[in-house]
Amino acid sequence: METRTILITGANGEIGHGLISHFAEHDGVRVVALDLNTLDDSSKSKCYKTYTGDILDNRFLESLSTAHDFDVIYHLAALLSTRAERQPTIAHKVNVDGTLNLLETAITQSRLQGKEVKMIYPSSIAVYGLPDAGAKEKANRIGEDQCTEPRTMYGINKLYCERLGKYYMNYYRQLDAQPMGGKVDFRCVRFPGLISAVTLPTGGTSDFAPEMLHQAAKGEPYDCFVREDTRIPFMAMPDGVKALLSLEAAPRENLSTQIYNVGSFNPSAGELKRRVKKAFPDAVINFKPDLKRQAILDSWPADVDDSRARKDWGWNPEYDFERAFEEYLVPAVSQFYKRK
Ligand code: AKB
Repeated sequence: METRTILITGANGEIGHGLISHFAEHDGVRVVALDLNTLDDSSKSKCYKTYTGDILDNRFLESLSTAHDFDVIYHLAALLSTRAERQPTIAHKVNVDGTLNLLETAITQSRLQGKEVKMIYPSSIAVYGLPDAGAKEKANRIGEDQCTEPRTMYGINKLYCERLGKYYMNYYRQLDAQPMGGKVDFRCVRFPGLISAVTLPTGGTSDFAPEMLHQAAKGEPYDCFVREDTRIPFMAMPDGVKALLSLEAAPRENLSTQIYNVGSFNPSAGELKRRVKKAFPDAVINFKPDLKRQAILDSWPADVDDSRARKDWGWNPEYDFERAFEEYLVPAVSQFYKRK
């Protein structure tokens, strides 16, 4: 079997941990992990090579390109929506310039190797922007081409980078008399909020769900920063990893687009509280909405239409709401805090 080399940026983040663990259990993959911070010991031992470095440092990225032949780039590094509102210019640099640098890395790699290089890119429901909670309630499941009027820096960054990816794939340097060659096969999923049993996100606006669960598992009270009726789509982390891997593996001829919604369940914050309390009856969870973060959530859809992903590459989540809690989140999070 041919060995593939995979670059993962933002490897220390939630999705990075999941992907690295997945690849560690499969032969034929060398993971090169990159993060701004030193990789956790648990992930380090599962990687072929790890680097601490900045995706804004082009010299550093060039040195990576010289040292490795990448078949696939999972570009996960990003500043999430809440953090990006607090540091918009830094967010723009990391989320947009960083992605541009990785697209250039992919093109360079493709030229050097004389073959296409895949770039797998997680986008987000933050690319959507409904005017207010009333419009959100009236809207049905949102399709990829609807309501793309984001109100956050992060959403704008993600939407623009989806388009950059399409540009690099289809029109890059389209006026060159002598095309320099190189081709990026850009593929993107728009993720809902992700819930992991073993990592906590930082700086997101969908963080209230994983925070509620982890605080309950730790036996600590939680003030939830949204209204009880807040509803957005969520997904269990194993399904998030599965979505990226399935899209990467899909035959190109089956893909009718480069950007795909993926969904699995969409409980309200109140329903989440009830499910968490079923697992941890002593949990103390109060709703203390932060009106500014609430307004962001009110602009995100209550659900997404992921029929394109289902049709083109067989997207089918393993976990619905009940199964996610019963078979993954509750057992794994309880185990996690018992070990600590
Ligand atoms: C965030 O809350 O910013 C992210 C997202 C929905 O993309 N989790």
